[in-house]
Amino acid sequence: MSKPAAPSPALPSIPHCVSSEVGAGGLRRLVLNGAGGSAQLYLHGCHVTSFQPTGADDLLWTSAHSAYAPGQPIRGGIPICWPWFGPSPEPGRPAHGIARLVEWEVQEAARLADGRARVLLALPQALPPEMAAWLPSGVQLRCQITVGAQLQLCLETTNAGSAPLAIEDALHSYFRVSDVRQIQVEGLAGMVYRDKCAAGASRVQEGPVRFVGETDRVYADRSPQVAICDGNRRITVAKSGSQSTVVWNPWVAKAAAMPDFGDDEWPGMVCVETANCLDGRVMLLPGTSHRTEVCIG
Ligand code: TA6
Repeated sequence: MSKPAAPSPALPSIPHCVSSEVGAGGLRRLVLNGAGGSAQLYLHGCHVTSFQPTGADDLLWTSAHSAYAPGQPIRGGIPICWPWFGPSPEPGRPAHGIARLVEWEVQEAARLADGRARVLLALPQALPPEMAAWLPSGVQLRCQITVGAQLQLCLETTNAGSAPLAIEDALHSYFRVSDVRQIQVEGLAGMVYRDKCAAGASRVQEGPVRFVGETDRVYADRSPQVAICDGNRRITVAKSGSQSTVVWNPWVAKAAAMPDFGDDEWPGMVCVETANCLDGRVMLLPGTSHRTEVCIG
């Protein structure tokens, strides 16, 4: 007789603060209720899909056509891209790495003294063999999510191995907007960026970022904060430990080419991503860690 399946680890439940439920696609989801805001977080990919300040609309966007299935990324929310960004240099590997494709483990859950809700998740050490083979030995990844009037994510990579590591990461945040053609992103003026819609040409941002077509730019940006200005709404994206800010909207053709992105959904979203990628990748010496942090609100 085969051994009984190991019981799934008990998921945390802190009354009125952290609870778990079955979400889309039967995937397990945590609901975080902090003082000033609430969020939803799938264990799959450690993927935040919703953040709603009390009395306000959800700040994050998710596609109505998203997959919710093991091995597939959720479209929208805040995908975690790691340990590479974009297409892999190695053939046959998934874009944006493996972190968003596997179920993470909950390590801690707490209600803070100020009423915010906090959870800590870790990428499991036991990965599917083909994915484990893609990771440098001794690398560890954790993510701390804190929910109150603002949403904070802290992504920590640790090099517990014996060789230096080059890592790319991104908190690939999708924001809900009224109409991307009417918004602007402030705080990047004067920054150099790689224009992925122009074969990676290097350009300098003049004034706020406005959207008149497909936009896919990696800014060399260490500034502490940018803002999405949408009518009378202003969403601030503050960061630390990040040398790159990525701004993306697929526009008509790219949206139509993605099966998990509705053809008519592109005006309602913009990505402003907190990253370390391309020329901004992180070198981690043995025994050191790097934290990429974003605070949204
Ligand atoms: O961050 C922008 C980007 O790199 C775009 O080039 C586009 O590929 C987007 O990410 C979405 O990537 P995904 O693999 O989630 O479809």
